[in-house]
Amino acid sequence: MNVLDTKFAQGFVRMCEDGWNQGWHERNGGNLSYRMKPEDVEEVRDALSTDKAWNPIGTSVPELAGEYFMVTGSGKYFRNVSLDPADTTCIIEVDEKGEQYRIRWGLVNGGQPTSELPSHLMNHEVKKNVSQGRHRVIYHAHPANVIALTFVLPLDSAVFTRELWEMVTECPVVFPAGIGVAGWMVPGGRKIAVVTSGLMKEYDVAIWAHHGMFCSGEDFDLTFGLMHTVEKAAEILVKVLSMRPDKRQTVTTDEFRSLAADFHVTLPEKFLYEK
Ligand code: 2HA
Ligand code: ZN
Repeated sequence: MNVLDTKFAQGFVRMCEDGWNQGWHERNGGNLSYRMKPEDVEEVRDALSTDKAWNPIGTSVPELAGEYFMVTGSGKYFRNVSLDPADTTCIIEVDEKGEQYRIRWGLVNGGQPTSELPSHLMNHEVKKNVSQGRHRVIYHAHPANVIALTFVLPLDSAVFTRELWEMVTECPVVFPAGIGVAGWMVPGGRKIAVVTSGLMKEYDVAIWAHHGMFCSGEDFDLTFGLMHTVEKAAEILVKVLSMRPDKRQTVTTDEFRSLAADFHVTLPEKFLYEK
């Protein structure tokens, strides 16, 4: 089957278009990866080529040995993905040691997978483990309000989690485990991938100070929805902080506990600290 006729590829392309429409992907900003199901691979097997060379991933992901991923290309613009997915995205295969990849489809005019491939694959490895294989999507974007907050809030997971939970009542239900925050680091390599995947053991969201956000989820809807929810909460917090430095009233810790009980979610007490 033609890759672009599959449901997974169409979902991937739609998510890139949606992210572009949200304004989260200036120029070549952001990247997306999807860990393909065995049936996805079977569906497109005839369209996969074997003539491309193996390349180092730049880190080691042994738990992803033999897995296939659809990923955006390095330097490619989300704005262009829906116009020409075969030019802007690719399918890669990870070797049996989890140290190399090769392109099996796409990037028809040349290029490589995303510059953040180490972070994507290390996040996938962690999430595959902690979710018993359910998580398949890793998404990196540059949403303006979350980035703005990294200049004014302490770079502390507990503070970001609590402040964003307070902004929209759905937030603790959508990301009950909270949000991990990493200080500024050089993007694109193994070092930032190690830090981010460490946060992903506990959280589905990781913020890179002065840069952007990573989200992990089971499918395109959940992962896009998670990014969207966090950024919406950040937008409200930016508006609140722009009106006055404090809040006149907010959701209390006991109200969060009642919400957790009624919605059957566990909210870690470390985020319900007294201010
Ligand atoms: O340019 O977002 O972090 C792609 C990126 C790098
Ligand atoms: Zn980025």
